[in-house]
Amino acid sequence: MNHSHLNRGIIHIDMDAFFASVEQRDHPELRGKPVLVGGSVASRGVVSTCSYEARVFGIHSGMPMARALRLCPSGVFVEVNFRKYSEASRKIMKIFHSITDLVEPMSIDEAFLDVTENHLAQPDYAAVAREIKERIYAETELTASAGVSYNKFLAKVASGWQKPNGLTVITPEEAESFLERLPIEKFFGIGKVTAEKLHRMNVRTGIDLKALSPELLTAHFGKSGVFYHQIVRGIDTRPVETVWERRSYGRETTFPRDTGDLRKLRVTLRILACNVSRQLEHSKLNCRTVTIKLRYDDFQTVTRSASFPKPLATGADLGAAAVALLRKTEAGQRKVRLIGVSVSNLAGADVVEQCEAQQLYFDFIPEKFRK
Ligand code: TTP
Ligand code: MG
Repeated sequence: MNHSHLNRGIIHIDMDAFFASVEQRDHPELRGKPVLVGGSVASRGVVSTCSYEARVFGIHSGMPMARALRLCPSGVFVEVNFRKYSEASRKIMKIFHSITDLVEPMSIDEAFLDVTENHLAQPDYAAVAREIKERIYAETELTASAGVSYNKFLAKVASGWQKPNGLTVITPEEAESFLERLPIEKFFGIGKVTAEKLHRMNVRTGIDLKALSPELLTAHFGKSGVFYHQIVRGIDTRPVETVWERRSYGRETTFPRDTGDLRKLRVTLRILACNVSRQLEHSKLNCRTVTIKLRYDDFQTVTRSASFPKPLATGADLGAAAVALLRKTEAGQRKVRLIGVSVSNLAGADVVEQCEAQQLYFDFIPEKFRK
């Protein structure tokens, strides 16, 4: 068996009761109290999050505020203040980037880090996680929970294991028995509906899930069945992907009529390239790789790309590079239905701009509050 999937150091960090903790930090009189952050009862708002003191009342994110206050009459309602949360978020994202370049933000208060190689040159991944927690506290006076393991799935489960202010390490040796005892609903990636379906199949913990064949799992859950079969064995080879690996900047267009006219293809590519270039400029980015995509009239789709040692500076450069790639296709001989340009190998933005472009960072933040 190939054990190379056991060699990575993956950390998942998730801030504790994030919005509520920021409020408790800034209003000391709220510390130790059940705090409900969200929209007001008058505006029929819901709970964004609540402090751990409020969770014992059964309150959770998404619950109508009116209901939450009925469940917990001593709860203190605080209206959301996104500016403060995004400021704290920027700080933690910067800290992650001070540790490793491989950071995958998952939401405003959460990220995966691949620390196999890290800027601390620290081979003890638990020590790296401790250092991150300390830096977060020093910088923001907030606590985070960390999960440390050799893949994303286990790191994510681990970070939620001892919240708040937790640090949980799952080593390759521990993973098997940990997973066997893990309740199905705690498997990250197994949603509520699937968990209920598995319960009906008498699957309660990892050990029950492990007994099911990949064929049976596929029959019931399609492609996800294969994933379940793997994760219950501690196998998850998904890489930690930076924002740019996940986000593609591109433009494409479908012609009203399929075309074999090379001049028209070139002009179209140049226009698309200018659009992409403007998009990059707007985000203060540059790229080193350009890719073109062609769909022929029979729907066969091909891509061709080229990378350059220096960033492509202007829309014209990008257009020229794209047009040059046309020679590597059958444009001119075959009719083309769709053409597109995209760029990758992006650089230049700071982490916050990257996250903003990804739109992920501000999942919960209305437009008017951003920046
Ligand atoms: P979470 O990390 O899911 O929750 P949390 O940080 O408040 O608590 P935990 O200790 O369990 O991690 O979400 C981060 C923030 O995102 C949260 O503080 C508020 C916001 N949020 C919403 O606004 N609505 C939602 O439905 C959820 C889940 C989160
Ligand atoms: Mg959190």
